[in-house]
Order: sequence, then structure tokens, then C-alpha cells
Amino acid sequence: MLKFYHAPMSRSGSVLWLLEELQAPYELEVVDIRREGGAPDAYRAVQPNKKVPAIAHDGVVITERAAIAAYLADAFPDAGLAPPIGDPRRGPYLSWLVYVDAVMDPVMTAKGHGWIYQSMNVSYGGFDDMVRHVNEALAAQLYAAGDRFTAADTQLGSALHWATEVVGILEKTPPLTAYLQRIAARPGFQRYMAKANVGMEER
Ligand SMILES: N[C@@H](CCC(=O)N[C@@H](CS)C(=O)NCC(=O)O)C(=O)O
Repeated sequence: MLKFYHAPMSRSGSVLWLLEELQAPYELEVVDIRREGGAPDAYRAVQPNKKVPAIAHDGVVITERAAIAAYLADAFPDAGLAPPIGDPRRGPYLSWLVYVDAVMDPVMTAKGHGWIYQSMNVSYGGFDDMVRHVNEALAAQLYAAGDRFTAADTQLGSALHWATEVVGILEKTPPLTAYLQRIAARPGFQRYMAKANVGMEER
């Protein structure tokens, strides 16, 4: 049994997309993170900071998007979204899967808020370095970890979709445009988009 704690228009969208790619059966619970005071305190038993996403798989709770993505892709290997241990693509796959949350997310948040900082003073570095790295990677290969779509792409694709299409803080260069078109053509992405507003009507 797989339970997915989600809020529409939030970072949990990347996990919703991954679940649709995996075609794993799941039960979706909407968490109202936008009510005054945030999610109910009882939700801390699932996510200590009252954030989404979270999953509970056969009674075990997993939090943090990167961990959830890695966990789910391994838990449902038939979908082929995680290079297995021993596969040379596993290293780049894990690097990208984590880079999105450890570097891209804070860097783009800082950019969005106009925060000024010295990139060498923070673990996540600077915006321009991130932009260069992402563009060079996607100019050289079709997907985050090479020539095949993986769970690193639900991470990377979500971040790029948000940054270019939703908030417009990232320039849509030719490599980024081509990548976004590739992922938008995926049936899993289209199933995700069809469900993207689930929970909005409850507000
Ligand atoms: N590090 C967390 C971040 C998740 C996160 O920032 N979630 C936001 C939604 S975009 C949230 O739930 N915010 C509600 C709150 O802080 O009360 C992860 O990667 O899972």
C-alpha cells in the first residue's frame, strides 16, 4: 500500500509525475499547506516540517523529494526509471537526482527572492554556475543521466518546468526548450498534468 501526501501547485508535483510514470497504484491524500498556520500539527508525524511531499509505503514513511524519487524508482524496477547498482549510469543518475534539490532548488529560490549572497559561502553555490551546468548537460545528452529518461528527470524536468513556464526566472535556451518538449510529449507527464490541480477544488 502506497500513500502519497500531496499539495497542488507545490514541490510534490514532481512525485505525482513520477508516480504516473511508474504507473504504481497509490492513494493520494491532499495536505492543506496553505491554510493559516500550515498543515495540521498531526501531519508532523509524517513530515517533521509539515511539508509535502511525503509517502508511506507499506507503513514506512519516506520524506524529502530526492529520497522519495530514488526510493520509488528502486521500489518499482519494472518501469526502468533507475539504472541498477553496477550500471555506469547510476552515478550520474543519483548526482542529478540530488543536485536538483541540493543546488537548483535553493539557488532558484534565492534568485526568485532576489537574495544576495557569496556563492562560496553557501553549499548550493551560484545561479550562473547552475545555469551553465544544466545547459551543458542537456546540450550533450537527451536526459539527465544520459540517453534514457529516469527518475532524475522527474526531478530536473519539474524544476525546469517551474523555473521557465511558471515563474520565468530561467531563460529557455535551445537545449532547455528541446528537453522540455521531450518530457511534455511523455504520456506520464500528460497524466500528471491532467491531475496537477487535484486538491485545488477543496480550497
Ligand atoms: N526539502 C523538502 C521541501 C518541500 C517543500 O518545500 N514543500 C513546500 C511546498 S512547495 C511545503 O510543503 N510548504 C509548506 C510549509 O512549509 O508549511 C523536499 O524536498 O521534500
